[in-house]
Amino acid sequence: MNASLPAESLADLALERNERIYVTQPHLAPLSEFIPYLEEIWHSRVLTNGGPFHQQLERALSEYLGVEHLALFSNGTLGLVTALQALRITGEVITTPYSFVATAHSLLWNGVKPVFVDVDPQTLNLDPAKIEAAITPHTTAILPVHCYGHPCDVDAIQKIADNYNLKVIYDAAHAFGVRTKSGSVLQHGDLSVLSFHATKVFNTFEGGAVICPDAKTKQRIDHLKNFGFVDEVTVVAPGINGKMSEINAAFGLLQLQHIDEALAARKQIDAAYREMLRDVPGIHCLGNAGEDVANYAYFPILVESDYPLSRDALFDKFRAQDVIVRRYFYPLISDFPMYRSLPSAHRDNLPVASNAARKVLCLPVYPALSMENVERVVRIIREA
Ligand code: T4K
Repeated sequence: MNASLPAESLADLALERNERIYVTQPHLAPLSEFIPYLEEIWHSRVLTNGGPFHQQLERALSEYLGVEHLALFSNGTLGLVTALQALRITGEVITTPYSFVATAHSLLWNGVKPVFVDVDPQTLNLDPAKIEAAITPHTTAILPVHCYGHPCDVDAIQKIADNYNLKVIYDAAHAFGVRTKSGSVLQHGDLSVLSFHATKVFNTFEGGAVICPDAKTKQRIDHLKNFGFVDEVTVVAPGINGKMSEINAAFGLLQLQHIDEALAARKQIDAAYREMLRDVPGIHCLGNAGEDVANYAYFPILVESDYPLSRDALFDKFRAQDVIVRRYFYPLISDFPMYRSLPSAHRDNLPVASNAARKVLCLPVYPALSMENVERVVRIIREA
């Protein structure tokens, strides 16, 4: 096509064509680098069931993330479902309504009742100050989400969990590589669950992982994700099939070699948005929540009442100009039909989350997003 044109001209051309941009686009290692992995799989014919690439990726990710015990999964949702099984969670679990629906669905799949608690207005993560009032004799655990990769108040949550003898399972689907001053954010709670979906900072097409505190817990999770098999003739639990295939694991190993450049590109885009949107009245960029190392997974803005357009009018304006922004997380999970009759799902119980769901827009952020397109996004916001 235009392979002989310099990069700037290509960017101009793309702008003239007003190419469609999405909220995210998967970062992919060069295809040529993946071929040798495929050849190895074709040669060995080991396609799944904990093969060599699966084992290598578990070790490589543990090292990269700074955790000791990590069990790979075919996706984050099955990781969540299995984590709750592994800890034998029953009764009621306190969770956030401000997340992707898989968070609460993992509870329903375990026959557990979600109890929604409101979020903190600064971080939009579960508000620890509101957890205690929701605890009943049936509460067995807390399921918070490090929303947008911003860490929850892990110390306050752990204190409550210790006082009431509750388990904590973190939905860390957005929190790949996030660190606080005490190290990886994934070390907190009893278990943490990552997603490696195509739309995530680190992707294996589909995939996920459960971070475990010790080898014994990882072993239980490994049994559960493989139907409960311990050996050829022994099944110790009604497990599920949550295994990651060799193709996904091999791809993950390759992706990991490129993750630092992907994170650096995201960081630049995040900084550019913050700088360009700093003085736009009515546009609030969600800030850092105490992370030492961030992953810039999302770029959420809140469209406040002093902005000339409503959030939905701005959303429509973006779409009209082929910029496909998303309203993560609207509607709230608690507004979906299978949850809305729960007493804790009532809007009056969730004023902060309801307000955020009405105002939020996630702007495009992904490593290949050009600065020209970042400017195009900002221009649409400023034009109003
Ligand atoms: N917990 C939390 C807090 C989560 O956010 C998620 C997943 C989970 C648990 C569950 O983890 P997994 O079981 O998924 O591993 C997307 C993702 O499907 C979902 O994984 C993610 N959260 C959620 C926040 O976002 P949609 O419905 O927005 O996806 P979709 O298909 O509209 O994709 C968004 C944009 O990304 C598209 O407009 C274009 C781009 N895209 C997407 C895909 C799938 C691509 O360029 N290529 C692709 O292959 O849910």
